[in-house]
Amino acid sequence: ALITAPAAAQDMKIALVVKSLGNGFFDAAAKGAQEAAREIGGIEVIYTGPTAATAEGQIEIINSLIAQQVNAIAISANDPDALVPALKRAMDRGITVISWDSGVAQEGRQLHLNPSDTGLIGETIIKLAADYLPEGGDVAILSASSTATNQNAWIEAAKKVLPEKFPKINLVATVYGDDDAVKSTNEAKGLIASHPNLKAIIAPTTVGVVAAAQVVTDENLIGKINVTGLALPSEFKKFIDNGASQAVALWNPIDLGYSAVYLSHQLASGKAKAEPGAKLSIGKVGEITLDDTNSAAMAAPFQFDKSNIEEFSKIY
Ligand code: RAM
Repeated sequence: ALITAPAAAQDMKIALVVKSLGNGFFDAAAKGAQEAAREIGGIEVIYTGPTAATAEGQIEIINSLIAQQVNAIAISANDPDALVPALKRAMDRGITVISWDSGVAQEGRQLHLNPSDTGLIGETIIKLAADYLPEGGDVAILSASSTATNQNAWIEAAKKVLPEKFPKINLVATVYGDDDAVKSTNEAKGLIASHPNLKAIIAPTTVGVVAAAQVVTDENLIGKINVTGLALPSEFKKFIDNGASQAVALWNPIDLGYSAVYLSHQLASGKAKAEPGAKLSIGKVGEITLDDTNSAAMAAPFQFDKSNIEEFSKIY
């Protein structure tokens, strides 16, 4: 008969550091992180982040993780540069450092894992608005924090494709809700007040997109302003249902968290090395290939609308 081995000592501590706590997207990623830890065994996941999405808050956390002598830090960064000195200190002490979701400058991490190709996400967020604006019109972006690496890269990519691919779409403003519900709500109200011809709000943040859709609902603007962007189906289904939004997109945040822990473990255990061209396993999710900046991207985003949001809302 098989004898179940006693629970192994947790011999590796991997910290999953997020932009801020209380964000459903990161809670879903933490679920995936736990899945990877269970599958690999012998891993303790420390899920942590500041209460507000700031670099200062993350630096404090990094310093405390160094003091706790964790084996790896996998971070979604609130700023590409501000965290570099603290993360360099961590690496000097032998701690594996990767960024995922929102990146850190190359000298501050061993690799960066993008959820999807940056150019593709940039184009997707504009297309989501353009698809429902055949005549074109004014749109505005409600982002996360002004220093968020990921949103800034997506917005830059979006602006690049605008003039050629979407000539009738007129981007009138970009504002920042800091992934804070109250600030995002106020910024959405401000956009609507100052741009009377606004036809769409594009929020490439799961926090901002909910706030904007709630404002459009509360101000009786359903059918006049379409809210779109990147949304977690479980949080956003009601706004597809009520018509505040026609469609949104996202990738699987559970797989993203799983992959961040899987890669951290591979590097921290010496099973893999981060170098340009390296093919690294991400377990059941597949494989990534690092480019010359030691970055890699996962799959294309999925689109959610009336036809499929119900199904996905049960998963994440
Ligand atoms: C928010 C965060 C996160 C981003 C998603 C789409 O939850 O800003 O970094 O990837 O939105």
